Amino acid sequence: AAEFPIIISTWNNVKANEAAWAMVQKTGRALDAVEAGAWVPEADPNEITVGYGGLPDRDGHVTLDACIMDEKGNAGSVTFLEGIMHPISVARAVMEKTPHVMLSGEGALQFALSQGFKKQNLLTESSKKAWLKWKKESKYEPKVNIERHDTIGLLALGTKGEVSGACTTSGMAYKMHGRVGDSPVIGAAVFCDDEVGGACATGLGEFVLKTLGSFLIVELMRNGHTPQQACEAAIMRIVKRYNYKEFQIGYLAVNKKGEYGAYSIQKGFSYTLTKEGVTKVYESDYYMK
Ligand code: SD4
Repeated sequence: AAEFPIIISTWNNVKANEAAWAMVQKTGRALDAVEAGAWVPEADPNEITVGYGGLPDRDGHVTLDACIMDEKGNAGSVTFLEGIMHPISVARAVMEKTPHVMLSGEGALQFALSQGFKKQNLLTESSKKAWLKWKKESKYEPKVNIERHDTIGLLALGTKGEVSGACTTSGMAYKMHGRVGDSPVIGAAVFCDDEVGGACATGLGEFVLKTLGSFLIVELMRNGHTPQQACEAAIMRIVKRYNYKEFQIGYLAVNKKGEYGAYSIQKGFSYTLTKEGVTKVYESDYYMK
């Protein structure tokens, strides 16, 4: 028998999953659940890779990427957005209230303000301090897992078994000003198709972009892969072509039966799963053993 509702998210995001679960109990909708889950790290000043408290780019700007996709194939996204606490909700508004999929930078901010979102300073004292310290050497070295990677990607099946996904991040710490990663790109960080299931990604976004990982995973599941096999195949695409030892990518996938999978390049990728109201964190299997 199919198992849903179900919530799965990247890294250790227990509170986010609990919020997503509470929401799916309330409205039944996977879309509401993934949005509610994303709000948790977005508003948390101690989460240094998402929203408020996120580490800035090399010029000291906290710039946000987010996307959301529902079971009907609707999608919305914001990139390079500054000063808004909940970019995932701006992405949802782009999806629901505009004829577009993606709004960027100043235009995304103007749209958010027109929708009643408030502009805030998202750079906390401690993230500013970390940036000023980094600036002394100014070396951009994304490190495997140690940045307390908690860009959140979430997948959910709602009470009708419908699939939705979301992703939100402040991107790689000390990136170039204007850099946009995989997180707001539909097909890269998130993809859902209600005939098949969904997938989401975290890690060094350039390699998710170059291989369009989430789209690939959903297509592999469509062609008969289990969620686990599909995540492994998507990691193998990266491993075959790139210098994978230098970085981390983690994928999650769920199919319409509520079966799920997780796989990463390196040790250290965890994910959070909620089924029947119980939330647990697991270590993902990985390639580099
Ligand atoms: C990015 N994929 O901006 C994001 C970073 C990330 O955990 O996932 N961090 O490339």
